[in-house]
Amino acid sequence: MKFIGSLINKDANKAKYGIFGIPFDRNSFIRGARRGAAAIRASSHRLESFLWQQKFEVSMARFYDFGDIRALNYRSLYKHLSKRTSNFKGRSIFLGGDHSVTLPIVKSLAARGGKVKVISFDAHADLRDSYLKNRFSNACVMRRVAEVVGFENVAEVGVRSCSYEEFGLIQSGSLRIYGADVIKGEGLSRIAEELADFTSSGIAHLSIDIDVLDPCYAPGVEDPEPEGLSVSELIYLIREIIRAGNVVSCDIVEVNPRLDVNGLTSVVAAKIALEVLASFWELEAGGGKL
Ligand SMILES: [Mn+2]
Repeated sequence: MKFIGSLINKDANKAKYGIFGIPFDRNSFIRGARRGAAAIRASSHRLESFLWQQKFEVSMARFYDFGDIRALNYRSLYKHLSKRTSNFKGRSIFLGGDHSVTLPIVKSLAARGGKVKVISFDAHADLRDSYLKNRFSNACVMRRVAEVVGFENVAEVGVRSCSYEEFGLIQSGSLRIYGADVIKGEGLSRIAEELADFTSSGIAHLSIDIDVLDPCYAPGVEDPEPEGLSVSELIYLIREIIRAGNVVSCDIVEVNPRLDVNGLTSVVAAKIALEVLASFWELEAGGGKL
């Protein structure tokens, strides 16, 4: 099943934007996120392709759901991903999968040359050097990403959980961090502006771990963490950052249908993907607001 509003197969070559599933969860603690992409696609059909707030029919954005990128192991995921995405030059959305899929996505962007900025929306810092003897665990992904693009080119948003060791790295490092408490305390618009500015040089990737949301919106996750962002707060930030112009790709990860309640987490993830598509379209349709 394709994501709602996708171009049909024979029109794939007309696509300006792409959706790719990555059904991979071998670097997670509780398996199940490999079914996330399929659940998000199915859940997208529980929503309308017409977006009320923007008064926009999302199929007008001309995007194509390219299906899944499959790999038997993590080592070969980068190879498969690079191969599948190399012929498509448009802005893309990747549906995970556990959070470790972000590393091969960022590596493939870095392989283009030039500076890559990464903004991670996540309840967790994901900065451990190793977790359960796995350096590629979903709990280590932003550390690995920062090693590729540089710590100064990473921003973490909505964080409200990390270990003592990770906090030491945050305090001594050059990575930017906006805790969920700060977002709620200081107002969204200033932080949105700072993040948009952060992406102003190079190309940018947004990594959206769905657990950045409060568990009341996204219960179907491995590690629910109270006091998270609302759906509206997250969508506002994403929209403002994309509007700045340099976001070329986005991933939505850690949706675990096995742990979900009435498919709510998948529906919310589908909604976010629709919002990202609308923001991409708005950006390229002459800068006019929808
Ligand atoms: Mn997380």
